[in-house]
Parts: sequence; structure tokens; C-alpha cells
Amino acid sequence: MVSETLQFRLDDRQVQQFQDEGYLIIEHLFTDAELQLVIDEISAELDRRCREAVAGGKLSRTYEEYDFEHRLAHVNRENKEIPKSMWATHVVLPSFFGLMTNSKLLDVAEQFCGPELIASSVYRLRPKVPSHSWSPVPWHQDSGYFEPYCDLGLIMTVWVPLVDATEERGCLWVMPHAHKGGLFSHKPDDAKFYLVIPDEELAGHQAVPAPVPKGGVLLLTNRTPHASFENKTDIVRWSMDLRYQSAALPTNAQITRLPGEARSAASVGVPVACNPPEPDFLVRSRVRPHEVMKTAEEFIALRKNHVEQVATDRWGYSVANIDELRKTE
Ligand SMILES: O=C(O)CCC(=O)C(=O)O
Repeated sequence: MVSETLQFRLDDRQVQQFQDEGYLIIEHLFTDAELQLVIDEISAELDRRCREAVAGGKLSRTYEEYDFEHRLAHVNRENKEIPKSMWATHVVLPSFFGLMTNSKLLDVAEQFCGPELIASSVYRLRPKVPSHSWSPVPWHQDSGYFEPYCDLGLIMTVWVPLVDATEERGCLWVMPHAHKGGLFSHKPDDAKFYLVIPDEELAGHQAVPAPVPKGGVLLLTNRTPHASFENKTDIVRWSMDLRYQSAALPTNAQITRLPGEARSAASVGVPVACNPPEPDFLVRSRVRPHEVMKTAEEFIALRKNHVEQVATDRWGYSVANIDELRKTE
């Protein structure tokens, strides 16, 4: 049951839209100050990597005169490795933990996933730099990457732009209502970098853009087909995508199990987690509050020490393998 004491409560129309259409844009969730903590740490990390590259002869200068929205685009013209190194989970920063555990965000997640709330391990930092070959993301459902057992559960994606995400800059596109029909088949794309739903499967569904202003978020279900296309501007479309699920779904978070919560059991097809390669953690709980992860240091240690567990290879091409390819691309 959702608590009466939530500070940030969606109205009935918003809840209904998410359930009916499989997505919801919340235009104002974070304050500038809340996002600035994240932006400052990413900027400092980028600065460190640029200085290191200059010292190593891999970059002619640091481009430090450019702001957060532009610097990486300039760096990218000279050195494509630095943007790649800032992508996905290659960057783990204390402020990411702050963002993932932001109380307004947890209030939103609780309204859909319930009060025993797991931050799913799958978070991604995405600097969509102009004209970078891997930054357009083809049509997929997030569940395409997850364990089949979790297809019918809700793993909610919260897509958080760190700059205004407009159509021109490569915001996400979604297919409203298409989350209701279960999972489409997926296959690796030509570059074997992403999973993609073949076009013919999506015939009959209409795509709409989902632009989100900085400070807002886009919510998606794990069955909502979505994609993002080229960034046609000179601004870097920085974003993060975070995920939440109920503790009742399979999770590798180190928590006490309550009656009714799924426990890993190969004999009945229950996996160790919805995405075994990465580590989950408990972010909110009424029943076991002492097991909630409290500090960024714990979060960083968890990511560092997690031993990757094997995922089901349902598309004839292991997702763990795709993750390996992504590391080396
Ligand atoms: O940020 C993007 O461009 C793609 C995001 C995405 O596909 C996801 O969050 O699953």
C-alpha cells in the first residue's frame, strides 16, 4: 500500500496516463540545485579525464573554456574515447546515489512500484554528443535486456535529462499503449551494440516524441517501446536513466526476504535478479528500514565489488556479451 505521507504525489490523471499509455512526462521534479550537484561532479570527472588525456598526448587541449552543455562535443571532435569513457556505468559518482535516492523521486517510484523499493542496478549516464555513431538508440523495450521472468512485473525507468531534452537534441521517442501487449521479439542490431525490435513487429503503433525540460523526468515501463535518434545540435544531450522495482520481484539486493517475495530458484525459472549482471540495492522500506542503503560510499563499493551473474540468453546473443562489446566499442 502506498503511504499517506508522500510529499510528492502524482494526480489521478498522471497515474492513469502512465498506466494507459506506458509513459508519463513530469515537467518539474528536480530543482536546479539538485541537478547541479550531479552536473558539477560529472564536469569535474570530465575535466580530470581531459587533463589526463592532454598529459598523455591524446588531446591537444582541455577545452575547459566550454560549459557542461558544450565541452564534450568539442572534445569529441578530436578524441572519441573520452565521450565513450563517460558513458553508461563507466562513471560512478557519489551524486548519482543522491539522485537515485532523492525523496521526490522515491515518492514517484513508490506510487507505481510500492513501498518496498529497490533501485534496479541498471543506471546509465548518456552524453549524447552530436554525430556519434552509438548515441542513437534503436527501438527496444527495456525488458528485452532483462530476465524473461520479469517481463510482466514493473521495472520503472526514470529518464532524467541534465539539459533541456528537445526533439532536435535527440530526446526519447515512445510508442503509447504498446506496453500492453507483452514483449516484442528483439535481435542485436547490425553493429551488435544494442538490441532492436524488428520494424514489422511495431507496424500499427505510432511513435511520438517525448521532450523533457531540465528538471523534469520521463517515466517508462519496461515494456514501453522507446528509441532516441541523432542529436542535430552542438549541445551535448546529457541524461541519466534510473530504474526502480518492487522488492517482490527477483533482486540481488542483499536483503531479508518477506513472505511472497520472489526468491531465486532455477528449478521454477526464478532468476537471481531481473538484470543479474549488475547489483541492486534497497532504497526505501517500511518493513526493513535498517537494510536501506544509506551512503554513497556503500553504493560505490557495491558497484565495484559486484560479481557479475549470468543472464538468460533469449535472443540468441547473450546480453552479458553485448555489455562486453559496449565496454570495448
Ligand atoms: O537516452 C537515450 O538516448 C536512450 C535511453 C534508453 O534507451 C533507455 O533508458 O532505456
